[in-house]
Amino acid sequence: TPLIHRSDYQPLAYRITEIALDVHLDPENTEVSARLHFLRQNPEPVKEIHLDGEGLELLEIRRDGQLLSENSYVVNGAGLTLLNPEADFVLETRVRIHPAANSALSGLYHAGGQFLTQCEAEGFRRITYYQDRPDCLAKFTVTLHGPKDTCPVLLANGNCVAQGEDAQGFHWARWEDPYPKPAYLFAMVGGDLAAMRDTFTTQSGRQVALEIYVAERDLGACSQAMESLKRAMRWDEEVYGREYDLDRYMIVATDSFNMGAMENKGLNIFNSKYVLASPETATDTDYQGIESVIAHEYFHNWTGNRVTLRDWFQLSLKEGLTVFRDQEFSADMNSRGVQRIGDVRRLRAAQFPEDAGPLAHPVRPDAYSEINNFYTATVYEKGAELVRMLHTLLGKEGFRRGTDLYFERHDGHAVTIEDFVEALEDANHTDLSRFRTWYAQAGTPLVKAQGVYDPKAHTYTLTLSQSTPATPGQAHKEPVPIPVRMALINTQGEKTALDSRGDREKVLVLEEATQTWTFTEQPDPVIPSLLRGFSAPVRLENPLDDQSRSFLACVDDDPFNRWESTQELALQALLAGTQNPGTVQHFPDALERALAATLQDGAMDPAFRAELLSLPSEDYVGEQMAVIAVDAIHQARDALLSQIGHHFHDTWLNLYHDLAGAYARDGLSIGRRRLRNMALSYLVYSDRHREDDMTLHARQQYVQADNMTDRLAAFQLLVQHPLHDAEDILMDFYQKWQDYPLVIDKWFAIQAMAPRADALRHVQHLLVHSAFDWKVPNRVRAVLGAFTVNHTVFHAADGSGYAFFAEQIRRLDDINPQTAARLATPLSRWQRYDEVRQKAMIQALQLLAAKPHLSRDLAEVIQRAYP
Ligand code: HT7
Ligand code: ZN
Repeated sequence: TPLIHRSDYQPLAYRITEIALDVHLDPENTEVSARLHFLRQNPEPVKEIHLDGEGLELLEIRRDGQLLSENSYVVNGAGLTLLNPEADFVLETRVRIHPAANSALSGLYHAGGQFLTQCEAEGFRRITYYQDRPDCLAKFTVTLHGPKDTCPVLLANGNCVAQGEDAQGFHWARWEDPYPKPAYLFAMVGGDLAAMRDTFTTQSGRQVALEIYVAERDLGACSQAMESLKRAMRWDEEVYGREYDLDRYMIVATDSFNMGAMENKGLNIFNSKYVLASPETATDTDYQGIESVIAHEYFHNWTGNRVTLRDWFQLSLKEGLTVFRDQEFSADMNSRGVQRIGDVRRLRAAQFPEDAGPLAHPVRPDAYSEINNFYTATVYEKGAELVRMLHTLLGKEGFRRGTDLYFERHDGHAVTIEDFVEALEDANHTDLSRFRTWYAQAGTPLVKAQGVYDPKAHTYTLTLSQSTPATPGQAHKEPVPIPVRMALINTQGEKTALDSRGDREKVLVLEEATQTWTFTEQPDPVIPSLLRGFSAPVRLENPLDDQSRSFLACVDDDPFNRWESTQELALQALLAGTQNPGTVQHFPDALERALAATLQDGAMDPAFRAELLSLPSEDYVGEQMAVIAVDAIHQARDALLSQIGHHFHDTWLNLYHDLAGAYARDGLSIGRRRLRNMALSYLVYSDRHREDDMTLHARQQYVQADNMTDRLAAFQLLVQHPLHDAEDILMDFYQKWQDYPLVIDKWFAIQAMAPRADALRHVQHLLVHSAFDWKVPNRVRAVLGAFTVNHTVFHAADGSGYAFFAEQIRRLDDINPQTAARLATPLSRWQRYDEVRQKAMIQALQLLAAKPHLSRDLAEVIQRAYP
């Protein structure tokens, strides 16, 4: 498939200053009339103008009111080319499209009885002919016509300026967006929706109407979304000085959506997973997801919408910055330490593997075939880490000076990552030249630390070195500036003074391949606490003995590093366990001490306590191995869970009983639930050493729970227990929640993740269940996405998991290529497995490559995975 290169960027020859759309909504045949005002940017004439267009049936075309003769334009599968255009002119087109047949969910689609749009990245060209690129900013006016019975609500961006009646049974509404915007931020919605309404008064005293549109029966489940929105609006005023700019902020929820949500100007469209929540149907994690996604989309209003992208290679300019902003918002709303641990867990689970495999790419990619494949953990999560490092290097005030200048300079423009970095530099009179390498270079740097304490000289000398492994297309790597936040901790567990000023924490910037720092006046031996708060997205090798790690796990005042020390001890135990699978595993003293200290510390925040007590995931353990030993990792982890459960059995039981309490939604209650459910999980694992049956506790909790967090925790333990018969529970759960799609997604996913002996057959059955629907991405992800993290089944040595999976992806590719391509990415990791599995994974990729009518999305993933 042809590649598009960043270096080929050309500015627009013509701007489109205004666009007026007239849309007659009909599920089968929607007609879209567009009136575009073109303005040439340079005096010299051009031979032609290309307008993007896909799957459009052209019905009529006029230039300055005159029907266009056939020799003045060309139409093909990629769009419409206008020949010998004037300096400025008005183009009118009328096209026909088919929303009900649009199962790709890009452009205008009809799903669940609603008309919805998704235009990022290149969906607008599936609605009308246009210069569908982010640097084409135009003022939009939209008139929507629809049937009154099925579409009483007609929405688009901006302000509703007029409405009225059409012929019998039809009505219309006209919307104007005063802010010029790229087409990817366009949205329209038609449907039978009810609104939860509220208001927000901005810092300058303007009143903004807030509206969340959902099905009538879901009106009671919008409070978390609404409260989160108001908190996000206030936070952006306080932390970034950014105020909302329209009189109305609308959110529409749908069950049919390819991603989490979309920041269309003034009219966000959301996957209902990130809007709807009630204690009975949503877990605490779901509630937190809503808070962060609502905030993320809101923050895009400034980072993405008011200041937008010049081209799609700059995607991280809006996504990395906005993820950083939503992470910081959540840190301010909840526990900062726990938030950071969660952010790093996600980075390591998704981005580190991506950066180490064939799909690795820089945060600012150099080339793509299908831009939808670049909404990646690298662009989002690593992009956010780069912004976080800039924040660390410039300090809070310096960073704010930089963003103020960025907004002032670039408001209303389509810009680049370079413009952002320059604004930070100029506002701080500093030079970030070397930092730019982070945006250009793929791969996760490895930092090695070496510390020497000199008891005679009372010095501690720290040497740090860095290297970045080669990635596809980038054999040679430059050093990057790595901020390493650090402290030295003495035998009393105190941070020592690092310099004559008495600073007890410092940010060292490792810029060269190797650098050394010497800290004087250290009268006692010290242990280094490095990369505090995970100050850079790197792998750190800090050769501490177990004793020192266990000590840090008990005393380090940096929450992230305290967690990291415990994780490292657990990781070493698990890696040791993989060496002798099946044998009784040694439970190291150092890990035992670290866990015991946490278990005994009743004063600690329970959410943080739960983090400290959880083991690294199978994925994370696998990442540390030369060859991922799928079964051995699973067995070692199960064995360690069961040992920890057994060893601390009475403590877990006490915790389980002591932490019971009435349901509430404050942070403390959420933490207590989390820790209590962790206790239950360890108790159930402890059964393998005991006579008593702890699944009875889980059954009782399942029945008695008054909230989804507790109910689902028990449900998951029972369904995923390799020996427990949970058929009755499965049926009960389905019957109770069959009318709640988001809950039924959980029902599917938990089954698809169950590492049982007959798991593959079970997943095959799920695909033919009456509630399974290939057209609803949430449902497909609940089964096929969850299946890929059921490691022992997906990676079964006989290749059955891969073969089954490839068959399903082939099928999905004809329905929804974006989702198919995204789901297929785990196959790209084939080089990390043993030879037998490698062969089977390659076979699965070949099966996909041979598919007739392979989409560009899936073709690109396969091509990069197995070039
Ligand atoms: N900016 C949004 C991206 C998005 C998207 C991209 C491709 C295809 C479908 C999509 N839906 C949403 C989401 C965000 O980062 O805020
Ligand atoms: Zn985003």
